[in-house]
Amino acid sequence: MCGIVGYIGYREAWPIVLKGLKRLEYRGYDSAGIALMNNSGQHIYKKAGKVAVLEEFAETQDKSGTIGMGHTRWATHGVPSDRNSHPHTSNNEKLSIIHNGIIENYATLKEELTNRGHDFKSDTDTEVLIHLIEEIQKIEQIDLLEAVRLALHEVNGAYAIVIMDKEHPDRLIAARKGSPMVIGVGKGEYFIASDATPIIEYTKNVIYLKDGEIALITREDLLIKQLDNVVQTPLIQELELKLEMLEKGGFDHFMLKEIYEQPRSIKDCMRGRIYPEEGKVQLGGIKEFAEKLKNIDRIIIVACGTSWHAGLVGEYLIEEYARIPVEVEYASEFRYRNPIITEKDVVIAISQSGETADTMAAIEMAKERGATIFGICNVAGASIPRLTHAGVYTHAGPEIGVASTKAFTAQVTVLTLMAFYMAQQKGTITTSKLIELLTELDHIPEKIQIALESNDLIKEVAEKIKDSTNCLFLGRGSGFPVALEGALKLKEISYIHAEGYPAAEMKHGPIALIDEEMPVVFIATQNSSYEKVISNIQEVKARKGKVIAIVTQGDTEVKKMADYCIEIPDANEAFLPLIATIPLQLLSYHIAVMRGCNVDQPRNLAKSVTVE
Ligand code: HGA
Repeated sequence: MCGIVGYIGYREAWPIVLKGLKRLEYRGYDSAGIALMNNSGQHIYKKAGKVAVLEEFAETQDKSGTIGMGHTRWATHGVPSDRNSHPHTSNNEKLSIIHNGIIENYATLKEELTNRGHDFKSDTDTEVLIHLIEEIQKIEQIDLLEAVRLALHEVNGAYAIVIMDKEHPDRLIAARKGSPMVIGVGKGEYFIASDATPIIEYTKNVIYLKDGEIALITREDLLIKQLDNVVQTPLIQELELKLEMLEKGGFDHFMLKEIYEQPRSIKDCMRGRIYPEEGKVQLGGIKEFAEKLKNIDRIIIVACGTSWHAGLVGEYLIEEYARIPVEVEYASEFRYRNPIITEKDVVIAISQSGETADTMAAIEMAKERGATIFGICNVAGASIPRLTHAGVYTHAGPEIGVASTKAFTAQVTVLTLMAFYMAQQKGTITTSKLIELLTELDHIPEKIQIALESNDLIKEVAEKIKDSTNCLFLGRGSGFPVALEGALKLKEISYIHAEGYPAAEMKHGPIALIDEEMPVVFIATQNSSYEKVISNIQEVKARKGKVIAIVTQGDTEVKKMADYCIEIPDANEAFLPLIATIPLQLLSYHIAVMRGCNVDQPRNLAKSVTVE
């Protein structure tokens, strides 16, 4: 959450920073601001609203300068407003800061600084940090880098910060702890950003700043130190990201593009990992732990939001095939409990961004208690892949729509591969069964392609239910996490209240809500719980609910009862979530578009949840 961009070099900073902020808007979009330095001094422009509002506001202003920094905000402290937007300045207005994260002890620090005569112009925690830096520099009579270093020892919480100094208009200072930061290395120029997307068109060479590192950046040079003052040798890595991955490619929205990318993203996720003819799965990322997997007692999956739903699919698959007990935990709850974790546990942390604050904290706790930690992430080089012992990337490509689509199915694909891999190591599956399953899995992208062809029909269904105020999603077995994910998608982008439930649980509460106004979406494909789901559909129809059913191609039974049926190709129950999710993503998408909602940037949400 919150996107930050910085530039120092020989080009005009404004267009680079502005474009970078647009790329990072998925991280937060309630306000935006840019600071620039030129011959006439420092200029700060900031506005509540999206980056486009800032762009319009600054149209006639002086935007020259080859050093600058910008911020797109997702407020944690202080309402979204012009004055709470970043950059914030120090008391003497010589220093300015942009910040992603939370300074947890800001209230105490603010009180102390107020007693020392500081005046605050915003309600943010961020402003307190820049005042603290100024105060330390004044008292200790030290240079800015040292003052930043000392100040960061006094704050609790998370940060990725960039600081500009009016008195030294030839340098930027950056630091991070808990929030991501990438530095792009050019010739006579450096770029700073929350992720690589603002950097990619200028350079492929990047340095991922590590937790607890601070950088002094000039046009010609870069010095990186740890907060304990030890100088570091930076590791320059080459980006694999391509520019076209960040464009809409002819689609109206990133979300729609990403839904349609799924046959490709799932193929990419499986590439080089499955060998159907041999009945073999290879996961290079966790290979080192192959032996250990034979003797583990338990798997704990920790995740948040959509990734947690993927985790529930993982539970079903790992227990079914590898016969290892699995618990799926919300990272935010797990980290604050006192869970029992032993050295024989494997914790699988799932996060699209690889930066989810609660998931990171859960990993740290489980690691301290001796568990082996695997990560499932989409963004290469993010914090979680660096915190874990081993892991498997989802290779879905950048996901820009805030509501997750292709990242979810890629996570489910990785969990499917992990389940088969563990089963293979433990000997709980025969080679012939694996040959059968992997052969089918290999063709799942084609089945997803077929599921996408129902788009027009789904649009018609969306038209019929778009004005509902509530919606229920019901499924059994692996159809249950699909129902949860369907409900989450609908509520996050269309603002219709939606709930996902195990179909049988309906009678323990939600059934009371059902009347002729209530659409109920069933995952009613022909698998082991088909008959039971049919009974649940009858129960809804008996109460005049409107039934939308996701059914297997050629189904005749459900068609007799449901108001609308959307067909998907037949598949082994293990692969149902990968296919049944597709029509639900499209349904939410069309409903949201019809309701005039901002599909790619739903209100109050941000993609990468870097605050707890
Ligand atoms: N705490 C700061 C920054 C917010 C942030 O990083 N959100 O993800 C603020 O509220 O402005």
